[in-house]
Order: sequence, then C-alpha cells, then structure tokens
Amino acid sequence: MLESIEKALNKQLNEELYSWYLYLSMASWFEDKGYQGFAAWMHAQAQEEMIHAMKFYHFISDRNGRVILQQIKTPKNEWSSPLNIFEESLAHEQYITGCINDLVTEARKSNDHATDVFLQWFVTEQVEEEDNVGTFVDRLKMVEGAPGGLFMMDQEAGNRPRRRRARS
Ligand code: OFO
Repeated sequence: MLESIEKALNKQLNEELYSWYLYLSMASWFEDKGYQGFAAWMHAQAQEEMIHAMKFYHFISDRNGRVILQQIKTPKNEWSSPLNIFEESLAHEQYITGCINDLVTEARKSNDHATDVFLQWFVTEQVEEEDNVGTFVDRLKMVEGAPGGLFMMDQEAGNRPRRRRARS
C-alpha cells in the first residue's frame, strides 16, 4: 500500500474515532436532559462509529500497513435543543461523506483497487447515515414548540431498531 494511502486511511480512522466520541458526547447531553430514547439512539450510533473505526484499523493492518493512532479531538458538550444536536449530526455526517469521497478519489488516482473496493461499503453507509439523521431533523422541525411531539419522538427513538446492525 502506498504511504500516502496508508496515511489517509489512518486519518480516516481518527475521524471515525472522533465520530464515536462526538455521538457519545451527544448521548450524554440527552441523558442529562432526560431524553432517554434519544440517548439510547446516540449510544447505538456511537457503537456503530467504533465499528467503522475498527474496519479501517483492520484494513490497514491486513494490507501490511501500520495503524498509527492519533489524539482524538475534544467533542462539543453543549447544545441548545434536540433539533440543534441532530442538525449538527447531519452536518458531521455530510463532512464524513466528503472525507470518504476524497479517499475514493485518492485510491483511484493511485490505482489502489483494493482500497477503492473497501471504501465502497462506506460510500453506501454514508447514504444511510445522512438519511437517518436527516429524518430526525425533518421530524424535529415538525414538532418544534410541541413538547408532546418531542416526548413521543424520544420514546420512538428509544424503541426503533437500528437497520444497520445486521450488516456491520
Ligand atoms: Fe457516521 O459514519 Fe462513520 O463516521
């Protein structure tokens, strides 16, 4: 594996670890405010991010690369509302989609087909990641100013089975 690709994959591993950290921080905000359903949803999301990180870890290793762990930046810990959190999650997922797309471009430029194929799982995953969070944003906007609606959404978030679990 080219050194530039190895470096870029290590960087993405760090991004995934940061995603895990960010969603854990969001889960803790929800717990603190009494939104147990949203907190459970965020915990599940955080777990998925750790799975993403480990996919990068194993791939780098399997290709005889070296995993170099870097510092994980401190995530934010205060938000103004559940809608604010989900809007920021959506922005974060859009950022991650951009990172994955850039990686694909780099792998193709380097003729690294194995990395390209590996990344395709993430390309598909990001469609779902953005869709899941985007749906929350739309629905939270609908119930803005209606505590009953927010309460129901929180309950629902706690009960909803996560689609992705089966294929991680
Ligand atoms: Fe949220 O998909 Fe990985 O980072």
